[in-house]
Amino acid sequence: MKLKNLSMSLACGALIVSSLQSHAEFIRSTDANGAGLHTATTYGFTEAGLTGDEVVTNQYAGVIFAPNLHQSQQRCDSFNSNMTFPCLANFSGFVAGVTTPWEMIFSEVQSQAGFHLITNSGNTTLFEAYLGTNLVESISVATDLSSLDNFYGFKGISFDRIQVTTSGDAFMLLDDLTFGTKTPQEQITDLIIKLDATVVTNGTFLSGGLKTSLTASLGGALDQLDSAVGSNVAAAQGKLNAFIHKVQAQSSKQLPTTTANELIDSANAIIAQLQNGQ
Ligand SMILES: [Ca+2]
Repeated sequence: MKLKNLSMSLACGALIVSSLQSHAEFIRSTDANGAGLHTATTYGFTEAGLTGDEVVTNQYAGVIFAPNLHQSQQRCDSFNSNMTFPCLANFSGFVAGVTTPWEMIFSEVQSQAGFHLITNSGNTTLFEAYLGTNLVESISVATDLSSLDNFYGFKGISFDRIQVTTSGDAFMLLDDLTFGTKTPQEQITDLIIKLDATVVTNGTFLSGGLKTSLTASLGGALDQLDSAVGSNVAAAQGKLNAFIHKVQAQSSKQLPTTTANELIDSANAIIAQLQNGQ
């Protein structure tokens, strides 16, 4: 079994991941659990009852593949142990040609999504997250057949579309699409946990007065969203804005600029979700 003209010479496999360090919202992991994704919806691509090579657009609820993918007959599991037959492909087993770029368009705004993806070795894949027409985040990654950290995606940002552009011969197989929106409370809790791992400009972990102050703002936002005492969304947004202002004030001072921007992006994503009434 062969993935179109997929080269089975797997000698290479060198990964170009150095640029990932500055893209905290981009996921590269072994699986959804490793990526810390909240698995609201997961498709292993048995769910639609398709038997192979059908054009796939809207058969999987909550997401549209555009212009289309195919329910693949290829044994994707023979190429990479993270893949479980069946998978989706950007090519047909019977018709020549390969589709790139293609998009997954979500019916709701997502705060996290990821999937296993393989390509021929030596190829590059561009992942772009959009909210409406706005490009929120993008990264280009060397992709291949055999790497086991081949679960890619985004989290901690708001988006409703991911565009995938595969280069080289461009053949691609996709599996285990996971997406969902964490509640604002879950995301604020994640942000509090993230503060524990935040490194400040002197190379040590965040501590002391700044950590106490930032944690207090986030804790205050959680308190305001506590439905048991009456949720106050506006007040919660106020606490999150206070958090943002404190981070901005320390950007390039106590906090590295990149770190500060990540914290601000995360807080803004939560505010946007609150404003959308989610
Ligand atoms: Ca599968």
